[in-house]
Amino acid sequence: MLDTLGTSLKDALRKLAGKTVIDRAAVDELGRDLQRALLQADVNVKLVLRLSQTIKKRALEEEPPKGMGVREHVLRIVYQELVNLVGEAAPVDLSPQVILMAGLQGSGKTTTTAKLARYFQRKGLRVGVICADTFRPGAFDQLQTLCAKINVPCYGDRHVKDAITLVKKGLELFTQMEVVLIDTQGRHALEAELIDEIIQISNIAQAKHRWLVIDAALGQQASGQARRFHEAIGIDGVLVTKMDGTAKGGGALSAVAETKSGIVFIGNGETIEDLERFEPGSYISRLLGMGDLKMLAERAEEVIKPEEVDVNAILRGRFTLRDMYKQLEALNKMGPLRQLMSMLPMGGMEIPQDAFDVTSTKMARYKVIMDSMTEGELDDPSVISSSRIHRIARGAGAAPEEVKELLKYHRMMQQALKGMRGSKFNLQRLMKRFGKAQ
Ligand SMILES: Nc1nc2c(ncn2[C@@H]2O[C@H](COP(=O)(O)OP(=O)(O)O)[C@@H](O)[C@H]2O)c(=O)[nH]1
Ligand SMILES: [Mg+2]
Repeated sequence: MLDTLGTSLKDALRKLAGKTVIDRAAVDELGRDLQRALLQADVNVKLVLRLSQTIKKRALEEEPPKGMGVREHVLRIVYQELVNLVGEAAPVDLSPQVILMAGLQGSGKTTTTAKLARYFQRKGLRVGVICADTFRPGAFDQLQTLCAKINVPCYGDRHVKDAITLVKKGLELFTQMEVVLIDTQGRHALEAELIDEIIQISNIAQAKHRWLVIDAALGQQASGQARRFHEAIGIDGVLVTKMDGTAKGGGALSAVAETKSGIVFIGNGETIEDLERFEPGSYISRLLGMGDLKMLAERAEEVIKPEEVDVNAILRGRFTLRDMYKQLEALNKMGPLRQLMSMLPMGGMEIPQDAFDVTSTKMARYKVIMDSMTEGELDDPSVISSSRIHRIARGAGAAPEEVKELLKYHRMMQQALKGMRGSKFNLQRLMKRFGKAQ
């Protein structure tokens, strides 16, 4: 569905492949491609401009993390900013609640109401549905038919023309229900009357959530619609329907921005089961195409794999030079994490600032130096006397100062790790925290 956007973005990023230095021209071009892609996908012009400016600024100002190519660096920025734009998923909880559905006619409110009934039913909750659409002929029948399929009670009355009365009665009827969903009428345009009605329903129902249903095919109008509904009842979640269609989906982002609320669910088909919880990562994956993200993920894997140090073993006196080397290597590879790590309170451990300055060239030197040490020295560097330092230096074709520096790092790390009694310096966990912090 979002192929158009994905493909254009990929084209834009492809142009950066193979570049070693970010230059203004390349970033400008990316900015233009990005704008075009997002506009094609019906994303609001203002949002597009803001996004592309931020991306351009960051791409030019931020240093690519060590070992990361220009294209990856920019991809990462684009990804982060798109995540920012799309936002976190709006929360859904399973406590007793009334949910009011808003949106224009044809957006998919009734279908989505039934899908939600199914969702909460699956979670083991008692669900009741109220049809407050007194405008569209057959609205009650449609909802009732859908609800009957899943054995969810549906309240409505073809003969009552006042939606407010229906809601009042429905709520009385469903006091024993844990989740009550109210499907409202939409009509074809935003009329004052419709807005008045939904405000009244919202007041009576004291709904915990007021969710806006938006058709993925909606373009620029999404923003205006979202604003009107938001002003009226305070929208706190957006549901994007028909994501299985050919729609570009950018309009939903406008609604998200307008209401400052996240997307809750995605509707991706006509059956009652075609509802998925919104997940920013996978939404953006679809936006960018999976390949690139997979690459980033693999890269992260590579960084986080083997470097776990058993702190208890260290406290028993085993923090070998090999362990230290692994740690330096990990810090070195981490690039983007470095600054963040220096800010995180890691169970009292402070990573020596110097350790961040160990370049890969230096790492290679250390490797050579370590190669001319004995097994015993690698296991327990405290046995390394000054005569041994000279022997090792000669063997490695290095200056004795370099060997001393290596030993200094070892001591610093050992000290730092001692502050973490009983815990594990686990890079994987750290990466997860980094993921959250992003
Ligand atoms: N393909 C597809 N069709 C949908 C989806 N959600 C709703 N529809 C269809 O959109 C049309 C309008 O839906 P409806 O629930 O009646 O919209 P309402 O007027 O807002 O209540 C119906 O034909 C639905 O089957 C979806 O996620 N995917
Ligand atoms: Mg309807």
